[in-house]
Amino acid sequence: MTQPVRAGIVVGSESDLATMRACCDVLDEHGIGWEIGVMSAHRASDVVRAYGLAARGRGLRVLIAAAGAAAHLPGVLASLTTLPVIGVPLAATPLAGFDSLLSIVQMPPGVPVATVAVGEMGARNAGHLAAEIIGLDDVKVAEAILRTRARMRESVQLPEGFAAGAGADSGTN
Ligand code: RP5
Repeated sequence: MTQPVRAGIVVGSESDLATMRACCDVLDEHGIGWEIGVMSAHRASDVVRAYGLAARGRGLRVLIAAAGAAAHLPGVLASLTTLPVIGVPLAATPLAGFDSLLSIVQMPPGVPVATVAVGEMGARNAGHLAAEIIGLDDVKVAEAILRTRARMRESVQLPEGFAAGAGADSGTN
């Protein structure tokens, strides 16, 4: 069954799409319908404006905006909607994403952008954070998050002779 689109992903350039594939995969894993568009905040500001203003009315619940360089796209989008906006800084210049990280994370108070890590790691976490936002009032998504967490826990490898949950540090030997 096709999922209703609840996560809107926008990127500043076609060159950002490959990195954001990781975000789409995480949304798929959690059964969340998504859409993605390329709409630069400086090359097509009118399109960004129209998309941001229409987002809530179109049924979207969260926006994910990824951009490199000066990276004003997430902040501009956040100014146009009261939906939560997640910003993904991308490494697109010789500054390796430090430029976009500061642009996105340093929003002045009142119009926040929830900023994740630079690059593919951040793209994945944007998907996870979007799932947690949607999971607030969607039981199926909340259950999918619990399954993901349980899978992550399977990677634990205890040292021989140590049982998790054994004892507490008394502060003395
Ligand atoms: C930003 O500038 C985009 O988000 C992209 O990361 C970067 C480079 O864009 P292109 O020159 O590849 O279109 O606006």
